[in-house]
Amino acid sequence: MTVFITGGAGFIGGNFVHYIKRKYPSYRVVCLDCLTYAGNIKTLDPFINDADFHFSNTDITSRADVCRLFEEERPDIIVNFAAESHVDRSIENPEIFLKTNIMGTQVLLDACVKYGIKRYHQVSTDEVYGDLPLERPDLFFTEQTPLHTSSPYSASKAAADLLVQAYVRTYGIPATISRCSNNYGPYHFPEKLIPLMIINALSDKALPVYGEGKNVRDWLYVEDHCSAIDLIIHKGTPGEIYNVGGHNERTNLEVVKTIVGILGKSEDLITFVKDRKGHDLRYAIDPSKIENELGWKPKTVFEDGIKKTISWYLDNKEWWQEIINGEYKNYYEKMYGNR
Ligand code: NAD
Ligand code: TDX
Repeated sequence: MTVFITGGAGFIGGNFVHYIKRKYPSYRVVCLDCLTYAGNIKTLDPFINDADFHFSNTDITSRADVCRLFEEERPDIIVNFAAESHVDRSIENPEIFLKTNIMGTQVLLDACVKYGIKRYHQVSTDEVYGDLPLERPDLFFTEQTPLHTSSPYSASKAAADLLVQAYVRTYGIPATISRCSNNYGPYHFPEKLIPLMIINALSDKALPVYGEGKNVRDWLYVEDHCSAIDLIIHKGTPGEIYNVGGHNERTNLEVVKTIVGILGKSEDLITFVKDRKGHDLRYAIDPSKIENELGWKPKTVFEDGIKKTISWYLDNKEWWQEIINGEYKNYYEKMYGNR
């Protein structure tokens, strides 16, 4: 079995490479990643010299390069993680989000039509459903919830989902889609809430909470997301969409206070800053379909997952210090300097 994992040098894709290599040692894994600011080849260090692992520095928007790789490797399964993934960056500069997330998906889908595959899986997000009101904790996103996007990022992900569905219907490709809530865990790029707060707290820097910190996210430990995708690509029904979530809803302020508490730092570091434009209020997934049809259950509750995540950042300082000492400094200054 040959599996293409696009975006495998990023956070979730990287964790998925580790997961697949551990669980299916006989699979050939080909990682397609063009190493944007968010890609880190070091995440793949343990496999880089394996005969059954191939890293290809490929941009998914490059039709010629993608087709050449399909021709050479003849993949059975494609799991598409490659994307521009940060909402704040999409607000500053939407264009690359449309190119990578929509056009890149189309190139991969065209290659699937041309060469034939057993399964294409699109890693999507709960953000395609928009948001839920804070005062209605009884409401959840189901697979039937209409698409209703808020940011250029979520609009580009929704467009990609629609393309996948169109290719299923028109060309009959065996594709599935998963829509997942916020992930956290090892190898998470420092621009995102949880790693940013851990890293800033470790050096006693201000912890920038947007607005009043009341927005709610439904946190899923990344390994639980990997196990859901594993089930979908092996047992899921082509043409279906599966919501993936951990029932671990927390306000942003609760998350930040938990991190501060575990690290033994002062809550005085918490600084309320200007809100994100169009900031989604609450995401909450109803995962009953994947639980009932495929028997998936998340294993990690937030209290355990956040401790494991903090331990990983403490044990792997060289992984993130190299990032924050590079171009990330300019990004941080631009985003937070005058906020
Ligand atoms: P990430 O930003 O950490 O990683 C993205 C990876 O894609 C990087 O390695 C980058 O180099 C690569 N990439 C970007 N453009 C590319 C291109 N044109 N060609 C090839 N590679 C390219 O992202 P992540 O957080 O790991 O998210 C992975 C996927 O999961 C994305 O599709 C995202 O929309 C989705 N998702 C993420 C979350 C989350 O909480 N992080 C939740 C739900 C869904
Ligand atoms: O400095 C910050 N302060 C802050 O209050 C940052 C970076 C974020 N926040 C808030 C904004 C959100 O309400 O924390 C929450 C989480 O923010 P992000 O980590 O940027 O994630 P989010 O915008 O929720 O999107 C994430 O989950 C869905 C991923 O980045 C997406 O790729 C995924 O689709």
